Amino acid sequence: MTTERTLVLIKPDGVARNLTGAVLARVEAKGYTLVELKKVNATRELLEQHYEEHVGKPFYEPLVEFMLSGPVVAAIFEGHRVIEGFRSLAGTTDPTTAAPGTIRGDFGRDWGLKVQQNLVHGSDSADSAEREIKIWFQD
Ligand code: RTP
Ligand code: MG
Repeated sequence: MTTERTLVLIKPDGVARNLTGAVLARVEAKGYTLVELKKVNATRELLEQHYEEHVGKPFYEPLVEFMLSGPVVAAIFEGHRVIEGFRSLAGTTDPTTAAPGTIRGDFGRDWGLKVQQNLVHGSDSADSAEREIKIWFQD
């Protein structure tokens, strides 16, 4: 069995709406193990590294501003195939159409803002997970 790790972020909308516990409970209930957990106020420098793949896209600046708008909860979860398992739990990017039963589908919707506020982030590959865990858990 290979053990895999992923970076999960509860974005400022999820934290502000007091959904941290509900989100973490779903990931634990699925069977994944919480390895690290912290609440952080992200800096612009950190977010520029985290979202480097999106530099230049129309939603990039609103996305960074959104992620600076309040505290974020950062977690590392571990388990066999946790990267794709968490992405499946989270649901698709647009919370309006994310499937019911997913985190985004059950808790999110379009608020008519400049960027999708969709509650959570999850690494999308093993390389991304390794890179993102280094960014958020440097200590
Ligand atoms: P994430 O990286 O947060 O796990 O989400 P994702 O893979 O599903 O989405 P991605 O394409 O990586 O985009 C990163 C985040 O940018 C915001 N976004 N808004 N057109 C829009 O309004 C738009 N497109 C992207 C979302 O917050 C998305 O999660
Ligand atoms: Mg992504």
